[in-house]
Amino acid sequence: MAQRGFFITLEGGEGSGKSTQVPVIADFLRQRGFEVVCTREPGGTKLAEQIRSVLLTRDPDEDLCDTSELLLMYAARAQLVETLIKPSLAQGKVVLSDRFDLSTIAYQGAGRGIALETIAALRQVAIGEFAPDLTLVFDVPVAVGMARMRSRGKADRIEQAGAAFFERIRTCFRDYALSHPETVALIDATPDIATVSAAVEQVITARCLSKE
Ligand code: T5A
Repeated sequence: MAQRGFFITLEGGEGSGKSTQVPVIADFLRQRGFEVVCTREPGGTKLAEQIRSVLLTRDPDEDLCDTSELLLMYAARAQLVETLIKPSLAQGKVVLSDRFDLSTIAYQGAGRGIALETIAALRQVAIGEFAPDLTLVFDVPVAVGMARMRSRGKADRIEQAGAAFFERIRTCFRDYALSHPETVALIDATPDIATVSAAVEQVITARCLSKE
């Protein structure tokens, strides 16, 4: 991995604590000499952030239908990959993304019920075979994640879905992690922030840094 940088994604349900870990991981890698770019999905570029606002803001006059939601996720992703992620990797940087394609499989696939074949076809159009080097799936019981989100305030459009939706998403993330052990690590995100950080740093050291 020395020439090209590497791409790490953080995934998980609502309140799983991924966003909290992004700056911690970035510091950990910078202290080891890496240039790090942090981004998020949906969003991460000026145009992709505009798409994010359409996706996450509830319009009382018009519901965003599931197909539009899916297409907008991939529009934002194509923009992010082409204009930020690939150029950064080509410059030897590490890219950390708060969510990426696995969120679409979990939320639009398991959550909304869109067929995985449909998602795969759109992925091919949007980003081809491009994929993370390592995905960290932060796993917490839905009730724990929801309690953390509640303590943070108002829910966005997607966060307003019911508990059954989030249970399907959690199961999807866990199953995916367990069936892709080479590229995906399942992190128990229930303990305190420092304990979760230590677990993450251990995984990154073993999977990315030992190959340097
Ligand atoms: N989406 C996204 C799709 O439907 N399809 C897709 O393809 C993509 C890419 C994005 C939404 O879009 C959906 C998923 C989402 O619903 P968002 O606002 O970016 O929306 O929301 P999230 O990605 O869910 O991120 P959040 O920042 O809102 O939540 P996190 O990252 O899960 O949690 P975090 O770190 O912000 O922590 C939440 C609270 O818990 C505390 C924090 O301090 C914070 O208050 N906390 C902990 N407390 C105790 N112990 C710990 N270990 C803790 N870690 C954090």
